[in-house]
Amino acid sequence: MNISDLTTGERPTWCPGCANFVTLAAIKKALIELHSEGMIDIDKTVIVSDIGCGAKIYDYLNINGFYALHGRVIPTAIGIKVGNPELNVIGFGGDGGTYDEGMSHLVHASRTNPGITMMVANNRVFALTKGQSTSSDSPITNPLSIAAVSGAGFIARGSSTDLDHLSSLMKEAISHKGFSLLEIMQPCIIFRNDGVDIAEKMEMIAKPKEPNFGKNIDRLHTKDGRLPIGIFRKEERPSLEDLMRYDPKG
Ligand SMILES: Cc1ncc(C[n+]2csc(CCOP(=O)(O)OP(=O)(O)O)c2C)c(N)n1
Repeated sequence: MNISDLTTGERPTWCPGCANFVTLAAIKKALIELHSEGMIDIDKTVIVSDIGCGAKIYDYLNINGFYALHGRVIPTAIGIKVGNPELNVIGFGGDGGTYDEGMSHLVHASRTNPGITMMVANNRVFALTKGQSTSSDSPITNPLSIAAVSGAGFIARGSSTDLDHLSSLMKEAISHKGFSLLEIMQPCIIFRNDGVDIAEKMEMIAKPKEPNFGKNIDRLHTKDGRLPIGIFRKEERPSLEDLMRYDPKG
């Protein structure tokens, strides 16, 4: 399998230079590598996205998928996973859909641990509807902390300014058994063009040798305005679909 197998004939409607092109390239790289390493079967992989600029990624990815309502990626993905636990279910949403309209779903997915991955393109604006702020008036200062206190087993943050690192985080998130959250920091070049600021604040956190990365969760909070990038927590526990004891035969 190669990049052309994952590419559709759709012409991207993203602005020239949009960070979502990086996310698209990163997920293609991650899926190709996971498939060739035998970690996933691409025919059993499903993308779920909603409405928004980032969500349009599904138009440009030649795999199975489903368009959900805005802010409803997580419950749709959970339904697909519980209906058929053999599928790899990967959600894509913006910070508007995931942290504003769909925040309760993020809290409960963190708590109940369905075996899905949620990738959040965080540009801090509702981009598709012309740049209304999702965070500057009364910000949720750190959505990953909310996922952490709600019990999410896998929490990571990457950046559209580092494609290879982002792609490696995607592979780890998709391979994780249980709920995994990957935030992708990115500028919106039209409504919040702060890519240079993101790149300057970015600080790669070290990947510890021990399998349990839980201690890193403290790194989510930095006092000096730095933006920690990497895996903050990686802990396995029984997934929602395991606990439901789904038996496909019956
Ligand atoms: C239920 C619902 N609420 C609101 C909208 C209008 N709407 C469509 S896209 C969008 C903004 C999306 O912002 P975000 O999720 O951050 O994604 P981005 O466009 O920034 O990638 C909004 C508010 C909608 N389509 N459906």
